[in-house]
Amino acid sequence: MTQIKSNTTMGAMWGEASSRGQPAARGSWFSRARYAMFIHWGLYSHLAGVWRGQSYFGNGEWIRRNAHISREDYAAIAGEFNPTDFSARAWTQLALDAGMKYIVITAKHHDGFAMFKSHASAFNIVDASPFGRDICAELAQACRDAGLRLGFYYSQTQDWHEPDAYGTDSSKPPTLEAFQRYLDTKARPQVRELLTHYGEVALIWFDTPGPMSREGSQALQDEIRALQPNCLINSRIGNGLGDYVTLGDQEVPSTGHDGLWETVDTHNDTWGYIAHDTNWKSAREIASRLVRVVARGGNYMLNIGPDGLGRVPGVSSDTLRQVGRWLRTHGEAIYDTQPTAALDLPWGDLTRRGDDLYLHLLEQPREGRVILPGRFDHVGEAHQLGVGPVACRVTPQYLELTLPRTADPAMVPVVKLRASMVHSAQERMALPGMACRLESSRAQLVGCRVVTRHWMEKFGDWKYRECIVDMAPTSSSATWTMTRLGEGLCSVDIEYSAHPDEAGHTIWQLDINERTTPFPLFPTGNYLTREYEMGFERLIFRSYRIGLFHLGAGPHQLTLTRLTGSHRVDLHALTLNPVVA
Ligand code: H79
Repeated sequence: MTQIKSNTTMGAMWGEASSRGQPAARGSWFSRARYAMFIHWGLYSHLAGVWRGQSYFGNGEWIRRNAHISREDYAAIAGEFNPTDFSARAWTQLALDAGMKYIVITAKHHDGFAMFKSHASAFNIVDASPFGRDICAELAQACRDAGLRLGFYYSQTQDWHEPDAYGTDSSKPPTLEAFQRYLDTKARPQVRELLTHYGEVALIWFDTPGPMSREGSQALQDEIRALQPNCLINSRIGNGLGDYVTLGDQEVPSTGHDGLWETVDTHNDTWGYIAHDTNWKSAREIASRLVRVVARGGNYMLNIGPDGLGRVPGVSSDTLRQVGRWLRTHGEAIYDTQPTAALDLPWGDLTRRGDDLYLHLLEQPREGRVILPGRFDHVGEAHQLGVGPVACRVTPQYLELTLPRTADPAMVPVVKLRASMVHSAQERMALPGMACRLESSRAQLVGCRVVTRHWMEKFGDWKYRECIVDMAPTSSSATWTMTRLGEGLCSVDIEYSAHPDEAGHTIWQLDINERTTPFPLFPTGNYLTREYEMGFERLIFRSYRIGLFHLGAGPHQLTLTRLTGSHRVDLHALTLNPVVA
């Protein structure tokens, strides 16, 4: 397992994600649970991404900043917030149906509005809205009844309602004294309220720790430990504290990390409800992202954004229930499982519990043939969950499974296999007829490194690509090795992003075994986003076909070098795609 990599901007946004060593006993339920519901709900949900007739895109909970809504105008929305369709029981039932094991709700987001009764600030749902009900209390009761754990999201640095906290204008930070005053009079007292009035709290989920001092983060953590020693804390408390690491928003990593960690994801491109955001992920995409995260040892927390009346969008609840139906027959391959060292298998991902391996088939295997590279002992029964027995052949290099034909294949078919893996093949195995991706994180590098590039297009809709960067002409190289089972013709494609160069393009070279092919890489059209006054670099990746190669059975070595230019080119992956005549 590799350590968390974080570059400077990510550190500033999400906090340094230092490794946390051995997880404490309080975290044992967390690693068993694996799948959770995140809920973003607040005054912004009532606006639904629209202000004075204009539509806003990306993170709906940021509308006060993006639409330049004044403090007074935004506070007045509390007077209209009357979510009469809210039913804590409907939400907990949805979480149960979806197969989710715990819920985290925005007790207070950056807008500063508390969704619970607070004595530290009257800007809360009970005192400031006609609704007047403490939704955190109702949800806590419904969770207890349903056997779900409940955690609270609390924005500890940004509070756009309080002049003493970090506001909507990041160029105007508060003074140290003012920020301390806000921490002492609102943030800490409210966290204390959350840990005193709602029974057992599973976790407190902090966000955007950037300006927190070490002492400030420590004081918050001490407060939580004193009140509820079993309550987990995420890494966004800041300064390397907390019990588990939260990766970047919507970041599904390509490698695993030490200790407890999670991916938090949105169903569309927002967290808080936006009526016109219909960019929903399908049930299959969600199940695939869940599998990818769990197979790398993390938890997956997926967000719903109920509307201003408290209704969960229909597409969202339908999709979650579809994944839940898959989990009813396939949950044993997700909950309480461990990752394995075998990643980037040609057909998908692997999880493990004891001597049982679970093969999650994210790609349709060709002719029902699945190859699991590695050397195995004691290969026992294999069967496809919800289907039946699977034929299994053992060779010194790999296992070959042949799936039964099914009329109605599962969203993500899973094969359960009792086998102890003596040695998992670290090298990439390419199967004839299936694409083979060579990820940047799996290359052997000389004179260059791998970083996670991230960008957004709308606002807060983060995308990530691990890339090989800093390749210098002739002196740096990236090398992959892989073994092909069978010969065949394939194209080698490179996925990359490049800034413009004076010469227009740069020249590179691919060596496959003894054969050398030079090729050009052209600029991809990266630009600075201007949406909502942000100068964020939007990276564009494209795939370029280096050429067609006939590759025989056996081991192969692919080496990339750069021949010209020194400006930025980010290399994400090489893909070998079978060419079918
Ligand atoms: O609650 C969801 C988001 O609202 C929250 N995290 C998830 C779970 C989140 N808050 N902040 N961010 C995510 C990071 C946003 C950073 C930026 Fe900006 C917003 C970078 C550019 C726009 C603020 C304004 C910081 C720089 C300029």
